[in-house]
Amino acid sequence: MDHPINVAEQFIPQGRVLEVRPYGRGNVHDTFLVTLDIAAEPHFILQRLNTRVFRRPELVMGNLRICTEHVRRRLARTPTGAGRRWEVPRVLGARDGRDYFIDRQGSFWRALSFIDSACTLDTISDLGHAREVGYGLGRFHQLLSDLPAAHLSDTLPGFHVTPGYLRHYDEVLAAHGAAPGPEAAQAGRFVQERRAWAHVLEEARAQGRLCLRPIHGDPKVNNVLLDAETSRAVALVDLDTVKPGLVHYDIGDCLRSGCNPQGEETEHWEAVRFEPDLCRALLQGYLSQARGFLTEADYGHLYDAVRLIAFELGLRFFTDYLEGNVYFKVRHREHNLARALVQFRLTESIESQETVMGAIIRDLR
Ligand code: GN1
Ligand code: MG
Repeated sequence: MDHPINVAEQFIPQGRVLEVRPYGRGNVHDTFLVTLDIAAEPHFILQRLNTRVFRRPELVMGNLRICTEHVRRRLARTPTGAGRRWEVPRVLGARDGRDYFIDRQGSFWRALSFIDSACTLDTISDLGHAREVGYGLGRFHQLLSDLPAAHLSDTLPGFHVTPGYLRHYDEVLAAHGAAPGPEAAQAGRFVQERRAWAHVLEEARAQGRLCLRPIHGDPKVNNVLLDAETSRAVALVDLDTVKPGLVHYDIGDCLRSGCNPQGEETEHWEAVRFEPDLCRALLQGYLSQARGFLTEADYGHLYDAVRLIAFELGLRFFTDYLEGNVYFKVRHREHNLARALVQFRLTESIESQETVMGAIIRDLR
C-alpha cells in the first residue's frame, strides 16, 4: 500500500500533514490518526478499508452518507437536550472530489472528521459508563428509527446471520479438520451443544416477528465515544457496518461487550463473567431512548439477543482459528482461539443468568 502520509495528503485541501499514527484496536481495517498544522481542526481519521471483507466499499460510503445526512437533518429539527451533545462524523472528500481515494496498489482509503474532547473505554466497570454506552446506542437507533432499512445497501451479506456462520464453520471443519488440544475440543463441543438453537433470531425474522431496521452492526464499548469531561455519550463511531439488520444484533453486541469487565482480549478466559448490574444500567440507558419504537416481540427476544451474539462472536473467532486466521487480525497463532474461549465462557455466564436477565428486562419496560 502507499504510505499513509501520502494518502493523508489526498484528503487535505490546505495545510501540511505533521503526523500519521496507527489508531484504535480495529480487528478488520487499518485506522490512523492524522495530525495537521491547521489549528482549527488539527486531526482527522484515515482508514484503509479491508476490501476482502467489504467487497463493495463504495456501497459502504453510500450507507455512511445516507445515515449521517439523515441524522443531521433530524438533529436540526430536534436538537439534543441541555447538557448533552450528539455528534456525527463527517466524510471528508478527496482532492478529486470523490469520497474515497484508491492508491497505486488498489487499496481503498477514506477519511472522516475526528470528534474532539471525547474518549473511549475498552471495558467498563462503572454503572454510569454502562448507562451512557446504552444511551449512545439507543440514541443512534432512535435517530435512525424513521429511516427505512431498504434505503441502505446490504454491504456485508450474512453479517450476524448465525446459521450462515454455522454453515461456514461446518465447511471449514470439513476442509481443515478439527484442531488439536483440549481447549479446541471444548470449543467444538460448545458449538455442537448450541447449534439447534442458533437460528432463534433468524426464525423470528422469517416469521415476521422481528423486522429489519438500520443498525450500527458493531456497537462494542469502544465504538461509543464519551465526552472527556462529563463522560456522557457523544457519538457512535466505526460506521462501516451500518446496514439493514435486526436491532437485536446491536443490543446483543453492546451488552456482550459492555457487561464483560474482563474485556474480549483478556488472557484469563476462566475469569470471564457477564455482570448483571452493568446489564441493568446499560439497558436502562438504551431504553431511555428506544422505548418509543420497540415492539412486544422485540422485548421478547432481548435475552436471546445477548446470548446469541456472544455465542456467534465466539463461533466466528473459533472458525477463523480453524481456518488459519484469515478474517480477524491476530497477534499470534492462538489468538482467535483465546478470543473464542472468552466469548463462550461469557455465553455460559449469560445462560446461567437467564432468570435474572428476564427480571431486569421486566423491571425496565
Ligand atoms: C470486528 O474491526 P472491528 O474491531 O471494528 C468485527 C465485529 C466484531 C469485532 C470484535 C466487520 O470489528 O463484528 O464484533 O471485530 N467487524 C467485522 O472485536 O467483522
Ligand atoms: Mg467495526
